Amino acid sequence: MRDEALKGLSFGTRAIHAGVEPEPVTGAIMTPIFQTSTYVQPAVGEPHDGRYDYGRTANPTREALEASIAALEAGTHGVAFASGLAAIEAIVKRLSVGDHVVSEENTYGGTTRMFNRVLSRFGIEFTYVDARDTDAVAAAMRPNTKLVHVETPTNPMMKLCDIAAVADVAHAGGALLCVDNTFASPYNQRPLEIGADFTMHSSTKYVNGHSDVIGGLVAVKDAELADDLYFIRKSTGAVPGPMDCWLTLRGIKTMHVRMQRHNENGLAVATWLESHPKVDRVLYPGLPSHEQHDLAKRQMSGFTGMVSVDVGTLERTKALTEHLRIFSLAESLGGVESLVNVPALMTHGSVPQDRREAMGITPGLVRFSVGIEDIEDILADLDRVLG
Ligand code: P1T
Repeated sequence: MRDEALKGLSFGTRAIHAGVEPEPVTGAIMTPIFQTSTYVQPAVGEPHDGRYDYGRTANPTREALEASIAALEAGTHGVAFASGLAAIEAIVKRLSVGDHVVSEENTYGGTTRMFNRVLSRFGIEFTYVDARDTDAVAAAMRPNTKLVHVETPTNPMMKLCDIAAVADVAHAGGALLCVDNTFASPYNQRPLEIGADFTMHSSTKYVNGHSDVIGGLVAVKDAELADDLYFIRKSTGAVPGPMDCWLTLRGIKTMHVRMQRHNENGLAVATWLESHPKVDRVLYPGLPSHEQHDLAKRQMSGFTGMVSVDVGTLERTKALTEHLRIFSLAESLGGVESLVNVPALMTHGSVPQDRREAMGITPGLVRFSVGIEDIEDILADLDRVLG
């Protein structure tokens, strides 16, 4: 279903039907995997059906996925990329030499690495702020600021930013707002509805949900922004393969069911850990103890399976993370299976140590991606190791 047919349908129905049309030759209910690099053209310079000339430019499996993410994020257009980082890179590549970006300081380590070590070499400047504080975002704005980039919740400190308030600040300064919605998922939070201009995902995570694809998705509510991104993707080449688009589209069909269970299990694990004497601090926006719990309730409808805890020392971190059985020690998150990660030594190892520690990403910080296994087994696994 596309456009008109989707109007009035709720999230789960959209997750199953958005972008998906019966295949015209056979009526196949599943979107085919158009595993092709090129298309036969009827005449010189005439793409098939006016648009299919080459696989980097257009692919019907990819287009179905793009229609799906647009519908789930309340956008008008989706743009699919080969990875989450490629999606962020394309958004920044709308800018030119001399332009300035204000970014949340606690993003995924790979995002800051790309900003500092790749994109800044092309004359784009980055300023980092704690976007919990909207005034700090406003103070960092300059006449040449073209983009504000935030993650909410942040990876791995679970800090939130007030999307509507930061959107106002960005727009007042003539900039656009991009929200990395990877940690929340579109089921729990829809930034475009509350002022963001771009919402993007590492679809590697909750959107696909099965730890078998690397991908990135952007949704926008403006045809010109979408055209900019299609052009940048076509010109620079970070396209996802048709098979990966198909797997992601299949993963999306169960997103609402998976997210309900991630939300339940995440809250149960956070609550259990908070009462454990060996855990110093639990960071989870769904807990009343989270300093931005009110904002979380206002801006999100659920709090996912991402839970970070501080256990104090590397020794305790190792004792906890290396002996779990249901949780696997691995980077990434958002799949059906539970994972555990030590950000300071794994996902955020590329962030300079002083900046990492100033943000609280110490060797004692452990990040759980709580899966959708049965909660009694998950808690028993933690109990066995923590004692
Ligand atoms: O890995 P990739 O699909 O390129 O996405 C990068 C990315 C972007 N944004 C956020 C919030 C992310 O968490 C990530 C990737 N993160 C991990 C691999 C991780 O374990 O945190």
